[in-house]
Amino acid sequence: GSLERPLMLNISWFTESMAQGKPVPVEGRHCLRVPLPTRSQVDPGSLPAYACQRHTPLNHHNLCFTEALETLAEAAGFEGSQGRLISFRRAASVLRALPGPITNVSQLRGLPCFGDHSSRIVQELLEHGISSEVERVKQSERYQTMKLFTQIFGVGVKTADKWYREGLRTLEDLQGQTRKLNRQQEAGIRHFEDLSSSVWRHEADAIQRVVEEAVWQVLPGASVTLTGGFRRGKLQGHDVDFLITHPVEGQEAGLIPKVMGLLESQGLVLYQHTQSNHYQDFKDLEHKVSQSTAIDAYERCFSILWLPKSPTSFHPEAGEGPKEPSRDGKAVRVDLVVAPISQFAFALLGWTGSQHFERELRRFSRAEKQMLLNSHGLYHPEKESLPAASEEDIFTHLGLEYIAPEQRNA
Ligand code: DCT
Ligand code: MG
Repeated sequence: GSLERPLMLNISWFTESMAQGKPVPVEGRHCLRVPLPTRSQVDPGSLPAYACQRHTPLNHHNLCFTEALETLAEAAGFEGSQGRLISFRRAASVLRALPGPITNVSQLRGLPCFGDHSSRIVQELLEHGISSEVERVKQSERYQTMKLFTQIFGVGVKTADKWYREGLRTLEDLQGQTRKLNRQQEAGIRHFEDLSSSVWRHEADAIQRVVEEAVWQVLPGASVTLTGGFRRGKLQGHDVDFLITHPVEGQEAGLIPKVMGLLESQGLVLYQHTQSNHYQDFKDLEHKVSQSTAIDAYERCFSILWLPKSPTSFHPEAGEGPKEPSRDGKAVRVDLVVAPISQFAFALLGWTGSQHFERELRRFSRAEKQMLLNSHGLYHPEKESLPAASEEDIFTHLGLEYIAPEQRNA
């Protein structure tokens, strides 16, 4: 999970679990030294205001600017400034969607969502190759500690902030205070090294095979879909997200405990927290409106699984010689979500991300279409969800051009 799900602060287990900081690059970069490909001219006039109306590829032309803006967004999040977090993130997202590099600050004029502060940062980077504000933030004890603590599985901004104010600064400080930790955080610290290194695509595929095996044993005919960043084409991520369904509505209910039981008997489960579905909470519309974020009521499991190293599998460091004492596997964060087939398209759209793309989809639905979108459905006030058999159907309902997963890296 990632930085925050706004409006969901009342569900603390969820907020905390989803509050895992995404690996935002920490290294500074001298923009002027980064060879930026020159492509087509930047045409700000044609860029739509909402990220869900734009194509945003994984690789783009403005990395040094987006890294700086994402750092400021993250730092704002650490201070609980949701407004500033979203402003910086929107500006970064616009730059990711541009067809070419920003080489002159005048190109920012007319770009949607680009405020004075973000423009100043870009200007500084263009002129000096470095932003003093961003460097100051990155070097601050506050930012570094908050980044470290929120990177721990089960630790959100609130907890990290509390620990910071108590004077804690390092993982060793936390290990000396184990009574402060819940079961999830304890597991997060125990497996910190593995969990803070990237999960690679081939590892996600290997975990998919293991999960599929277990799912099919429990419920033949069920499907397991890789979602999250990997579905958007990322080659590495901080966790692996799966969405499970079955063609016969209702067959999927209660699947996770059986699947986890099987995996456990194989010695593959290092941690798990399963939440059964709570659809009844979503029945009345008032509740639906107050829950207008990506939060959902699906049966789900937050887990840490053990991925044994297979001797035949490709390893990215192979050929360079082992960098550390040889280990026979790795701990990986895995999220399982189970959706009934009638809601599958909404769940798939909601769990593919990016987080910002999802936020923008919901904002667009609300502000432009007066509809409520979440991972269960798309609702007109006082009405049942519009039916959707595919993600394409949902874009059509919203009057949006279909954006493929690989172009949702907003
Ligand atoms: N999501 C969301 N809002 C959030 C967090 C997550 O809408 N606040 C959705 C979108 C992505 C999906 O859930 C999975 O979340 P993450 O695993 O955090 O995101 P990711 O894009 O898969 O990132 P990573 O590659 O780091 O795992
Ligand atoms: Mg993910």
